[in-house]
Amino acid sequence: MESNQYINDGWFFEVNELWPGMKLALEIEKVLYSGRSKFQQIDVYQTRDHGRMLTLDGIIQVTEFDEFVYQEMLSHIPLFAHPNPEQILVIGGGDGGILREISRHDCVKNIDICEIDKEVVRVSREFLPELGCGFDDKRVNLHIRDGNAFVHKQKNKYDVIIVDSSDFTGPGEVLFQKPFYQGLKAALKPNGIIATQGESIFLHKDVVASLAHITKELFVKQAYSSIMVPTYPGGSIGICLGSLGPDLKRPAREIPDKIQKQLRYYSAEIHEASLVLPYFAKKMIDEQ
Ligand code: SPM
Repeated sequence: MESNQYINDGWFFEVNELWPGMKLALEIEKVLYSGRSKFQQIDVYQTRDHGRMLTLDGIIQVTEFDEFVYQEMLSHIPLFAHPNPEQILVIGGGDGGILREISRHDCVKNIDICEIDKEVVRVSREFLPELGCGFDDKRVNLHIRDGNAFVHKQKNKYDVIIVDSSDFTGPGEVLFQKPFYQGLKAALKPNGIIATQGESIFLHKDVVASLAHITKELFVKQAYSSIMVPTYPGGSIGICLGSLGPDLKRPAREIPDKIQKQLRYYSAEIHEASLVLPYFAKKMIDEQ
């Protein structure tokens, strides 16, 4: 087997200063792709037990084993909370998995996606076709640009904005800061909803608290969803939600059978349940 800096004795180790004292390891059969883009190191692996895996700078973005959890929840919570989402923007999300989920909604008329790294799109379409297929929908318009700059040029345009970012250092850092959220708010139509990658209630308390503070200040309604993703550090990740009108707590529309049958994690019940947080996390967010 080919090797790289993240592999030792046939195992990939995810080591990062953002979660000190902890490393997740997956057994690898083969390195399928390894390359450096203008922005980051991109690798795709064939794992032994968890399907293919995409990493950016050595951090797991998706595995075929559990990617559906994050993609479904980050997409369908805001899309079903909105009564009629037609105009959608995705920031990041270059692997295409979020687009795949949005495409299930017939009411959606247009999906703009702004991804900074065209290599992530190319590599995903080639090596992760079950995610990359998201780009095949005719409603999708791909913009290879800096997401922060793109957002600040959009006004009163979108019903739902989804931010599928990497973590809060490197290229993604600015996407966790207040000016970006002010841009998201201005880009929304009056009843719009945002959903952003919200890190982990266990590992990133300061980041979660800060996102809660920002969204409470800027939006009419705010919520935080916590979900289980075994191949993210600590096994969990969150979704930060802000709304200029619609209730976030439950779906505003019935979930069509046609969509529900295609899903594995999202349902009306898990939408509501994921917003009920462990006491320490609820308290931390309530205090903001
Ligand atoms: N479309 C999937 C892209 C994944 N984007 C989020 C990746 C986050 C990776 N780090 C997780 C750390 C959790 N605290």
